[in-house]
Amino acid sequence: MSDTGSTGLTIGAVAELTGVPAPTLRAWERRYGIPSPARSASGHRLYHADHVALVRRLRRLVDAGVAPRMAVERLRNAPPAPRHPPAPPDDDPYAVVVGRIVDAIDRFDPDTLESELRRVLVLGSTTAIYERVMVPVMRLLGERWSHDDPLSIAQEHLTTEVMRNVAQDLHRLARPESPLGSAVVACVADEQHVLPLYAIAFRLAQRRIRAVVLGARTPPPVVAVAVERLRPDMVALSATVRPADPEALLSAYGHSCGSTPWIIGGTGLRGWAEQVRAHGGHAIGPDLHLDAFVDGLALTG
Ligand code: B12
Repeated sequence: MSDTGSTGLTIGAVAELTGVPAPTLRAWERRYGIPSPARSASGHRLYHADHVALVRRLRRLVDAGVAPRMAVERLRNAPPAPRHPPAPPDDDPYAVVVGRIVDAIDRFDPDTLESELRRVLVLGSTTAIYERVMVPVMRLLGERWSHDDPLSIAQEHLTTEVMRNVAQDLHRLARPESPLGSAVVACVADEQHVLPLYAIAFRLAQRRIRAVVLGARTPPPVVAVAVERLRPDMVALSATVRPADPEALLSAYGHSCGSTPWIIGGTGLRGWAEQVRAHGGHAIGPDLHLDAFVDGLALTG
């Protein structure tokens, strides 16, 4: 619960998670001083998991007929609510959740898998959840996966599906309220590994860039249409597996993006940075360091 990153949740996300409308959240803050989120450099409210828990408790009291001022008083005098799942103070909450998720995968228990992943939503920032829960789970899954073991294939399919749903929800919640720019994010043709797309979208959201995620297998003509219709400030492409003909693919994406800056990353194009640049793109390898690229964009707002 400690790491909420530099972004936190927006007021819209907290409204969605708690059912308390944004104007009410602002009014409670103005009148009673709670919750009192930090502000981003641009003045937007940034809420943590603790704020969400507080708002939920406040709402329960108000729904039960307690006047907001009295409810606030009660919460100020009450001991903090126990967190669920309860974690000893020294434990890493992310590791605890990873353990529970892996357990649910082992038992092939879709309901627990789903509920454990949903619980993660209030643990911290989107990037922290992604990097400290989703990626470790997927990597563990990769280590255990075997093409001649139907159970491991079923576990992988189930987990990927639930992960993608949760990633989509996180993406929706993290969407910047007043974006500085926009991006089209897609897998290259024939590429099916979609989770990196959300990792990119979360990073871009931190920079207040709104990402349109086009998903798996997005061939160059499809990217060209998206660029023409959406006029994004950038395009980000992901290749986890080495494409059959990288040179031809890079050339085609170079044409599809035209003058729109594009970046391509993932393990599939390791060692191809020079060719990416030759076709007008920016190569990034398997890491997520998008800042230098974003710094170079002329954002349109
Ligand atoms: C789930 C999974 C699948 C699912 C994908 C479902 C889905 N909808 O996503 C399915 C079953 C479809 C699948 C299929 C295959 N898979 Co698979 N799969 C996995 C698994 C278990 C998890 C993938 C995942 O989500 N990882 C988590 C992601 C987020 O981590 P990441 O890949 O490291 O991505 C990071 C960076 O690369 C970066 N990044 C990526 N792109 C970009 C782009 C930009 C611009 C930026 C800035 C950053 C960036 O972002 C991420 C940051 O966290 C991995 C195991 C693993 N270790 O990852 C294997 C794995 C990726 N698969 C692998 C393979 C070989 C395959 C198949 C070829 C298997 C087969 N013989 O059929 C097919 C290929 C399908 C295709 N053409 O795409 C290999 C890839 C090895 C390689 N690089 O060549 C892996 C590593 C397993 C292994 N150890 O062999 N797979």
